[in-house]
Parts: sequence; C-alpha cells; structure tokens
Amino acid sequence: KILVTGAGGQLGSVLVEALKNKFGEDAVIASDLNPIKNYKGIYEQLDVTNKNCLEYIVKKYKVTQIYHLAAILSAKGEQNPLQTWDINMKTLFNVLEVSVAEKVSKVFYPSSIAVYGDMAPKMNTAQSDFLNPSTVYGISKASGENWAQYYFLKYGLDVRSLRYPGVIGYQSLPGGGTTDYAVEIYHKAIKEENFECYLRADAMLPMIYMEDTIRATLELMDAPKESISVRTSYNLQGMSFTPEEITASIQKYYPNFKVTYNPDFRQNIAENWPSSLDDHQARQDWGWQPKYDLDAMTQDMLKHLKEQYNLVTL
Ligand code: VAH
Repeated sequence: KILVTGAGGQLGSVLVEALKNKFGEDAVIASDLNPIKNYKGIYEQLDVTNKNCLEYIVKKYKVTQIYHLAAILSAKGEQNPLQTWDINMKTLFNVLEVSVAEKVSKVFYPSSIAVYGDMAPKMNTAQSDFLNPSTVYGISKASGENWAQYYFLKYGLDVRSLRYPGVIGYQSLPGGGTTDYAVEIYHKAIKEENFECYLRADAMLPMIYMEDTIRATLELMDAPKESISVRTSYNLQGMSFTPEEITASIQKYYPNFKVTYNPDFRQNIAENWPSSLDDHQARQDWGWQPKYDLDAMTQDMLKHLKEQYNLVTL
C-alpha cells in the first residue's frame, strides 16, 4: 500500500491518480490536512505533524511506500518562517521515523531548486554546487535532503528524492510558490484576460511539465536500488524560460494576450535561484529524459484548459 501526504496539493492530486492507474485504486491512500473535493478512492485526513496519527495510518493499511508531498512552499513560507521550518521538518522527521519503525520499504521526498542560493552558478547548476538557500523553504529542503541521506546511511531506509523545478500542469493549481505564475498565466490567456506578472520579464527559471514530473517521480521510484547513486536529491531539469518567453509562446495562439510586469518580493526569491540545472546524474543513473519543451507544453496546456473551461460553461 502506498500513502501520499499532501494528496490535495498541486502535485499530489495528479500523482495519486497516476499511482492508482499503476497499482490499482485499492493500493493508494490519499491523505491531506483538508478533505479533497470529489476524491474517489481511499482517503484519510492527516496532519503529518502528528506522529501518532501517521503511525496509526501506516499500521492500519500496512503501508509499504510513502510519498511525502505535504509542505509549505517558498513564497508562503516567508510569511511565517519559524512555522514553515517547524511544519516542513516535523513532518519529514515523522515520516522518516515511522518509516524506519514500521519497515516502510520506500520513501519519496521532494526537494527543490530552492536549495541553491546566490553562490551557485546560474546556468547549468551542478548537483554538487554550493547550497546557500535564501528562503526558509529552501533551507528546509536542503536540510531535509541531507536528513534523507542520513536515514539511508544510518538505517538503510530507501529514501529517494528529486530537486523539482517549477511544476506546470492543467490539472491543478499551485499554492504559495514563486513559480506559480507560469500556471496562472495560461488560465488568464484562456479566459482572454490580461496578466500581471510578479516576476521581471527576464527572470529565467527552470520549469517542468506535469507529465514529465510524474514520469520522473515514478521512474526514480522504479529504478533498481543499486542504480541510485545520489541519496540527497537529484537535480531535475525540464526546460527553462523567462516570463517574456512563455508570453511569446502563448501569443502564438492568443496574439492579443497582454502581460504587464509588477515585480514583488517573489522576484528576490527567483533571483537567487538557478536559471537552469545540470541533471546528467539523473539521466545517467535511471535514464531521465524530459519530453516537453516550452512550445509543446503550451500546446498541451491550452488544449486541456480549453476543454476544462468549456465544461464549466456548459
Ligand atoms: C516554489 N514551486 O516556487 C516551488 C518550487 C521551484 C520552486 O519548489 O516554491
């Protein structure tokens, strides 16, 4: 049985469906702090900061794999730094501790490009480049991935991790991240509204399409144990673009689409992050290969969002 925490989130809500397709509906337990609207399948309300509740659910379903997606993201995290640290670390320690105690065979822990800061090179940032994160979210992920490695080395817990770039998908909306604009911008274009961007026109960030994200996650978790050489977290690159470039990509279909720029504190966060990542280790170890570039993503996003919005107005 597979437990997913944060299953109501941007990534979790899509990942649970992929896991159900792969392993069957009965094999997946979706959990979240809040009920998930219209969810079909096994669901448990779970506050992962409560170790007893987590332990209860792991025992109840005889859980063998945990995907721990519950966390506070970069932009939201800055509003209450200590609370963000508490939540992100407490939940991780609970997952790691319960996994060791209950002999969970595999754990997935998402890290982020936010682990890097201004001391890492901007382009093609390497796996081993310096980590000096500037956000509390980044600090929690940099620490978290080292703790993951510690549990692997000390207890043999099979924890695997990816440093996700900004994730973009039509299925769900992100909440509280710095890369969220790249999802919102498509919704605005479809609704034929203007978009005000909180990053500068030239803020280049690494991003990845949802389909590639889910595939990368499942491929990593499927890889034979011996091929996993990175036990902190793998760099993962999908594509890189600026707000100006995604706008141009959308304007191929919506020539009248207009974007204005009004950078806020999130621009400072983005400025400290890499523009692109060197992910050769993931390619080498478990065959990672992204499928979507910016234009392929735009085409797919617009097609699906059009269908979604039409359904709503029917
Ligand atoms: C955030 N989307 O913006 C997240 C991510 C790429 C950074 O971890 O906070």
